[in-house]
Amino acid sequence: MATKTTIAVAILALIALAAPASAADKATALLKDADGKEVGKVTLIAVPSGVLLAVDLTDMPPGDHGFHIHGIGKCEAPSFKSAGGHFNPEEDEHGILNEAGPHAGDMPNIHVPASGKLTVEVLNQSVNLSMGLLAGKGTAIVIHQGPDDYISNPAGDAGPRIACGVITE
Ligand SMILES: [Cu+2]
Ligand SMILES: [Zn+2]
Repeated sequence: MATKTTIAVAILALIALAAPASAADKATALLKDADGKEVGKVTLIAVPSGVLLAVDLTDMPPGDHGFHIHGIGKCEAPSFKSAGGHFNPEEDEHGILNEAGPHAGDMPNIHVPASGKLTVEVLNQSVNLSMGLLAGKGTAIVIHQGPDDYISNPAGDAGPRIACGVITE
């Protein structure tokens, strides 16, 4: 019996070693506003069809806001322009209403109630954690002052960037 247990443990150890260290199954983005105040968090979970984003906003202005993944993992307040354009590895056009779109980082608007707090889950089937969001220059979650019109290029005419969080493992 002891031998069998030892073999089982050895096999499990081999399986653990075989898994690539970079295969993240979870990542997070802490969102801060232009004043550097923390206003929420997004937990990104790898699922077979893409990435599930669990959004937990604690202090955002009420209303409709564009919600995207941007293509550079850098959030320099107050403009957050450092995060670059929308994450777009396939070089598509912007917008889920656009025949030539969307960007992989395009996602539906979020609707923040009067409390400023919002919990919502979003499935993005155009991205993945292992090769996409955590590779290269990295990526960031960005929330805009206004809603994305889902068609205007390059970024849906959603106005200034009001919160940003680098996606990190
Ligand atoms: Cu954006
Ligand atoms: Zn876009």
